[in-house]
Amino acid sequence: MSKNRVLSGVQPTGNLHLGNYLGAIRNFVKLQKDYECFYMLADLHSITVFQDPKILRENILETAAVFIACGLDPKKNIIFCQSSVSGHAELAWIFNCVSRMGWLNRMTQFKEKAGSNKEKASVGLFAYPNLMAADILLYKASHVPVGEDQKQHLELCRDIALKFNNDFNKKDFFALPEPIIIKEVARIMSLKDGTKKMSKSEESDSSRINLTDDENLIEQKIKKAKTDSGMLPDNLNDLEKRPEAKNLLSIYSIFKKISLQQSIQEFSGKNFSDLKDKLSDILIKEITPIGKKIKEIKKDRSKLKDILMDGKERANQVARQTIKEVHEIIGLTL
Ligand code: AQP
Repeated sequence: MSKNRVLSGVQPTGNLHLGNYLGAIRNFVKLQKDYECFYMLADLHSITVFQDPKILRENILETAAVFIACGLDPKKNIIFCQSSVSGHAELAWIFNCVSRMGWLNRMTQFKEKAGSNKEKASVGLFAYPNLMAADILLYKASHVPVGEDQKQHLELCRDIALKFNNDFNKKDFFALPEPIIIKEVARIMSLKDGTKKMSKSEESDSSRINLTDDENLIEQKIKKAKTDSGMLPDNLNDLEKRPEAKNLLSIYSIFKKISLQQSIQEFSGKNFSDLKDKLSDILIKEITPIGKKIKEIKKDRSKLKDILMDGKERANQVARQTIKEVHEIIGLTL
């Protein structure tokens, strides 16, 4: 097994935004220097809620284009579609039989995503963490970059690995993956409601900065971003009570590479419009070049498909070996 192997992914559910960039993709780019990285377009995860097939197909290519535009090198990294490597679904089924109902019942993300209508949620949405465990353990990844929301799922993945090893008396077959906690980036929140996360599937486009938004759109969205009536505060305690101000200042701090405390000092006692002007400028500078690259890369669909085909082959080589070993361990070979 290779040391320092990373597995992560993004669901191809369209509208990749600032949150996906700061919370995930920008870190993928940093990790490619020190780790052997497997980055998947998590299409099997995306269908846990209904996706229009035509749109899904487009979104898969779009997400691949985003990966490349943000700086992921398809030679250095293995970039592939989850569904193109059958081992994900095969191992997920085996883990459905290892994982316990009680464990999944404790997953808070299912409760949030299924909302009040649990009976109508797909079985896939409930079993999603087992598939995530399969994604990671299929490649025997040593590290997984996770945000706050995925920490519980990674714990479950470790529990599954441990139970598998114990059940079949194969100590250390699956090493327990370690999280890479992305500290500096808190959750990026909706521009319309500072208590909700910025999300691809949120209906209102003005709730997020998409990576393909042009200068005008970015400026308009920041101008219209929800604020409260006060001046910007001069301390962290007061900021904590003002989610919209905190969100805008946090985004500003990340791009300026300064602490939140320094941003508070810079804008203390000023109007939101001062912050918004500067934030627009910095977002335009950082995001529009990525958007232009995405549009350019998307023009060459066959090149994108070749990248995914190459990734599929390289991912499959590793995946097939794990599936073979797992089949032997659990008695599925004659
Ligand atoms: N608002 C966010 N702030 C910080 N990180 C975020 N991520 C998503 N939204 C934010 C991170 O992006 C990665 C990919 O996410 P995903 O597509 O696999 O699923 P998600 O978390 O459900 O993302 P969205 O944008 O909210 O998509 P939909 O609307 O389809 O559910 C993850 O690492 C995630 O933490």
